[in-house]
Amino acid sequence: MYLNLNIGILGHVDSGKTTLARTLSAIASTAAFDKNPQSQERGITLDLGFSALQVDLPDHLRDQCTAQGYEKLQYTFVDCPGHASLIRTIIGGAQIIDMMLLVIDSEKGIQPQTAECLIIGELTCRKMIVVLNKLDTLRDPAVQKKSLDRLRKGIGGVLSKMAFDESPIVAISALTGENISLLVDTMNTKSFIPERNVRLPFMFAVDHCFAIKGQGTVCTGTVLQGTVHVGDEVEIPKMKLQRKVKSMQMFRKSYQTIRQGDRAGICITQFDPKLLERGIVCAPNHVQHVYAAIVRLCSVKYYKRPIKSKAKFHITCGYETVLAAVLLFTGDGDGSFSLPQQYEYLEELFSDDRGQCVFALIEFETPILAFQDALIIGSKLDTDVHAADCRIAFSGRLAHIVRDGKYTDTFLPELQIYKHKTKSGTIQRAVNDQELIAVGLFKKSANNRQTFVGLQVSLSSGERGIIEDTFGASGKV
Ligand SMILES: Nc1nc2c(ncn2[C@@H]2O[C@H](COP(=O)(O)OP(=O)(O)OP(=O)(O)O)[C@@H](O)[C@H]2O)c(=O)[nH]1
Ligand SMILES: [Mg+2]
Repeated sequence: MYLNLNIGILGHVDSGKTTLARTLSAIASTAAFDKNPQSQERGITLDLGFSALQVDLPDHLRDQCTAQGYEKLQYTFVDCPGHASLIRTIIGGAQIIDMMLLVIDSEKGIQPQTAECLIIGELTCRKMIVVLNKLDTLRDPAVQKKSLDRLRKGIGGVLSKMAFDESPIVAISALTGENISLLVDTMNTKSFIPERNVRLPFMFAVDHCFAIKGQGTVCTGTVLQGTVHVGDEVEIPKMKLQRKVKSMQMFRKSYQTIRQGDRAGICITQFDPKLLERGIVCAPNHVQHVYAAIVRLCSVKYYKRPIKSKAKFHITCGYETVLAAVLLFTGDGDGSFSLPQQYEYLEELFSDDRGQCVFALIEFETPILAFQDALIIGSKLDTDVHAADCRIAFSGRLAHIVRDGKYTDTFLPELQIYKHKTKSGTIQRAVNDQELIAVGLFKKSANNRQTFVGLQVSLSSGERGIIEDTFGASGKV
């Protein structure tokens, strides 16, 4: 058995990610290395590519791995596209990884998508190795040293403000293979036994689907949680289909069981593979359509535009991205959401609010397939892809999910979000030292005036008082 670690390869377009994946991998899956004809035509990666490298167990993991039945360590590389327009695919890919290789072109340094990849990495996995690629292009040793020193310093500065663990920086050439073994050594040193929760219901992120005549439909993907065995019943929630697992393979070897973190192909009884290019296969009834959700927001500090109530954002959950309206509110307490509690409406999330506990009601334009606690990432993708600013606005986990399509009638009335309102009027006359009569606080038609009796008012002169009574047709106070 292999201990499988999923290694995302992320970075700006053309930094050399696919070249690196190819150099690192001994075994490639069918969908690796830009084999797709459209990809070859455009010269860029359009979709996630998967390939693998198997190594001996590193010393620091050997005893623990052997005790758990692992004989070798397998790295499954998830080669992500770099082009700005493909950020949905990049975010989707990043959600299945345990560790990230951030590829930077040594000549060009940190570029706009380098920064976005760092943010995506910070939200999805905190373990990273920075790879300074194309070392061969810096031929003059003096220039090379100067460039690398400058880059290391710049990256160190950026990382010191982020939540990554200690991230080694390795300079390589993916093209010539220079320092590749140093990079593999670094990966080995940094490798770890990820926390795998095999007791949770089975969930599998499918990235590719095809039919094999006479056998069934094969879905390739990564196990997000739980385990599955040959013979188990699984569900494709998108079509509400239940099917049986007929056989499973990992990089061309057959297995009876796969578990969280494994990259595998599962052959299930026939269905039209065109109906599920990408999506989820899971334990029956585990994943359902979600129409709205409450999320505790974590804003991205590099996002420079406003995050406002009623604005629309792109919300990515797994491999799905949909538009959704966001409504912000804040609450006290321990930061967990509870329906009976009252919350205060927030018009806009300002950077100095960003320390407090802010929730968002997210209403999806089309329902998404999701589950409790799923990670979502909010972004503004409709902006110019050539603009250099960060498009990723916030992240969060689904703290409360709404599966009822009629939720505007059933759920929203239960959600208690209040707004602070003020009313003002003018003093008409002073009755004595203690009593004033004011007008203009209420409209003539207001029939709820009595509810204001007993509330405090403050005067522009700084004094305070209490509304004792309201009277008269014009609503005097
Ligand atoms: N000189 C040199 N060229 C490299 C190196 N690595 C990659 N390249 C070249 O850079 C170009 C882009 O390489 P890719 O591996 O396709 O880059 P990528 O990051 O996968 O690109 P996208 O997936 O489209 O973002 C190709 O022409 C590669 O041959 C390197 O180490 N040295
Ligand atoms: Mg590529």
